[in-house]
Amino acid sequence: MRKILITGALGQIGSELTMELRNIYGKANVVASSRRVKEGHGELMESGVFEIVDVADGKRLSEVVRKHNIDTIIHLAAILSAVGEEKPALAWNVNMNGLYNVLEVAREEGCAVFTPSSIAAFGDSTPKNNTPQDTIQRPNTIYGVTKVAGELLCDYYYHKFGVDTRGVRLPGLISYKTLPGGGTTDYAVHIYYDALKHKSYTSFIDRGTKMDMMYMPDALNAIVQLLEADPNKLIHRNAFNITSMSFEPEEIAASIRKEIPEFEMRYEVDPIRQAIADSWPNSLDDTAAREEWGWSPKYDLDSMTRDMLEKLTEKLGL
Ligand code: NAD
Ligand code: AKB
Repeated sequence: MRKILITGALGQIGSELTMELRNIYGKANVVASSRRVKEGHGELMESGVFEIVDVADGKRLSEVVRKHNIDTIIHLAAILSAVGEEKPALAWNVNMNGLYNVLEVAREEGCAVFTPSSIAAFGDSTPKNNTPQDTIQRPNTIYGVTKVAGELLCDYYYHKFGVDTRGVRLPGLISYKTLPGGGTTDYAVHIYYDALKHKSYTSFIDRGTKMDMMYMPDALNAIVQLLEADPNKLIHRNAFNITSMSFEPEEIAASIRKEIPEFEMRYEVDPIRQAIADSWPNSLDDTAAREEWGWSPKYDLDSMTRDMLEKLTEKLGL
């Protein structure tokens, strides 16, 4: 049985992945960690061990790995695209030095490492449609720069030191449990909250801007599936393109209107996040993930919309 440490466990992905992994591997085998305790995570805190770990502190990371005999680190602590553009030095420190510390501890203690990359690892010069698995990667955000460097660093630790590193390039994730942590695709989560509360949404991303997206249950399945995939079948290891759907703001609005006909969409475009979105692909080619470890998403835009609205109605007590 694996003994897993999750960094950044109170974020959008970690708050759900921790519970999923505790169900699969047992509560005693999944240690959650974050830089600080945050309100609203009572269920996660009570269902297993929690440790304070700032990933920029390699010594602390190493202590916790040894204390709990960890053999797998799922590294989620990061600064996302929009916050990264506001605080590039912080993004570099957390995303690069944090990952370096994780890989060093993994090398010393013999751990496997899973860490997500992102559609942000691509840039203006990347082919926009059906973006290939192996292609030009010249991102122009600090977040994207750290994601490409992270993909390469994970490859390096696998080839040089034999660390079992794995990862996917996640698209924008849509979920109802924990709000997203300051990215460009966050509009596609906020829209559901505002649709239910106000029957309208003002989008900071402009009409016509397509980006890859995925519903959280598919992302959780992808992470577990790749973690458990036969290593002999993996050619790419650290940066598999995966996607479930690609849409622009008008398309998600139309999907919401099927459930809430009076829903209205307005636009107040944020130039910084719009420029980031414009530099990312319209749609990814995820053939390598399908072929190498059987990736196959379950949700499309309309089935996600129905589930999001149902779960959020319950959560918000509407
Ligand atoms: P998030 O921002 O919701 O969560 C990250 C967590 O890390 C936060 O709780 C934050 O407090 C914590 N953190 C920040 N600095 C830290 C530090 N120094 N030490 C320890 N913890 C620290 O992010 P997320 O959406 O859960 O993303 C997890 C990973 O998935 C990241 O690598 C991100 O780039 C990647 N990803 C996410 C998405 C998405 O849409 N959510 C898409 C593509 C890739
Ligand atoms: C962001 O928008 O920064 C993230 C991502 C796609 O990496 N959601």
